[in-house]
Amino acid sequence: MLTDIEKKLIKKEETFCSNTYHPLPVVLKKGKGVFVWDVNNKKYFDYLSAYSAVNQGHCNKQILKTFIKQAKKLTLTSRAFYNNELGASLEYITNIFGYEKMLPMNSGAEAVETAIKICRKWGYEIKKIKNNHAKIIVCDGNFHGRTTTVVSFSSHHGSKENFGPLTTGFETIQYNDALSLEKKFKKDKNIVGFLVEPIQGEGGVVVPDEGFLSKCKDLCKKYNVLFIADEIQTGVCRTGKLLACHHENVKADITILGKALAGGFYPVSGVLTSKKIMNVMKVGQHGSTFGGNPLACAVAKEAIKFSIENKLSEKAEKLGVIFREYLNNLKNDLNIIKSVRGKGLLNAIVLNCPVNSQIPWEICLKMRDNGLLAKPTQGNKIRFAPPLIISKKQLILSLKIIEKSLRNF
Ligand code: IF1
Repeated sequence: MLTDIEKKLIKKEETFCSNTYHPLPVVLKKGKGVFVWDVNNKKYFDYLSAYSAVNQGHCNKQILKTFIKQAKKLTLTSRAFYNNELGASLEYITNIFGYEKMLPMNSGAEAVETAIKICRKWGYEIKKIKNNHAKIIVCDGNFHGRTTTVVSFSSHHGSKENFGPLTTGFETIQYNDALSLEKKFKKDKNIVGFLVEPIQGEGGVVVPDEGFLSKCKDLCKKYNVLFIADEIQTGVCRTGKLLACHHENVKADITILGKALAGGFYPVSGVLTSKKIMNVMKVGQHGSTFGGNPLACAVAKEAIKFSIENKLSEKAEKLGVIFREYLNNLKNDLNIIKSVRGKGLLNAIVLNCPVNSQIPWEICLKMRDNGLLAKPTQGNKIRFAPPLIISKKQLILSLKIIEKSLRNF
């Protein structure tokens, strides 16, 4: 039951904010580590982590320190001038991720747009295809953001309905289907890029068969097409590796990062690639007022430093195994669990109910009552993605909450 204060705050949000979301009825006011608190001081495990943006934990102390220090010194200069943070931070970040250059932006969708622009330009200027004919292959069930171009190739009807005219130049294959990719490559010489999520997040945590990414990467190499990995949700240790592509030893030609790149303090995104590819972008051809600002750079560097120093990949890998094992054991006992899937600490339960059922929502309400926050995705799935700093003890505790909640259904 919602208290009066919660009802009042929800009403305010619904009145004054655009109504593009359907949040779980809980009103948060504080976060620390793996926990968040609502306005009545009830404490919850956060199993969403702001869609994997707070991998380093809420209000992470180390990042906070850097954030405050930098915010007191210099926040924004624009790129009209040099600043003393940009070069140093990007040197650190590109080194860690194994790339030569990064183009800094803010939101994830912007970074995806940026990657598309770089890829197309590469197509015309390096691959030398005919002007205005570039095609990029994407996957069915993708989620890459909300800008006009990005929704143009979404397979989700509601994301694009009545936002037309849409951007052309994209073709879709089934996720996990490298054969179809090769068919497209064979038929069409104007293909310049293949844009893919190594694990589909919004698609309901869809893990492709092992070998899919490396096969696609090989095909891209063979047909001179850029392999573009959207690691906005899967990157920064979430799936048990620094990048999810590392599970298959794949190095994408272009890697897109966002979300956890700045630990939830600040919207920082970026496109990582080689000198050769990045250098198709020249003065005046791309930019952003906030992209690469000193505050963003200092925070991103610290967030990545924290992730590496605290071995968040290894933690996610180890705890992920425990998480899935626990729920898989429950499966024998609980009819409501159809399957459990994921990698590292990006997991989902597929529920034994129709996609239009109310049960997933009710399970999430029950988990909320029991002190854990998560949300349904794609109808009959619930995504579980706690901050990666979660301890084994906390993980077991939260699994008990999930179990107890599922036992009601
Ligand atoms: C919302 C979903 C998750 C992303 C990938 C790009 C972006 C996202 C792989 C765009 C963003 C977010 C957006 C968020 C909900 C969330 C989401 F359910 F919608 F799909 F995480 F699963 N590429 N995903 O996952 O990044 O521009 O938002 O910074 O509220 O829309 P952004």
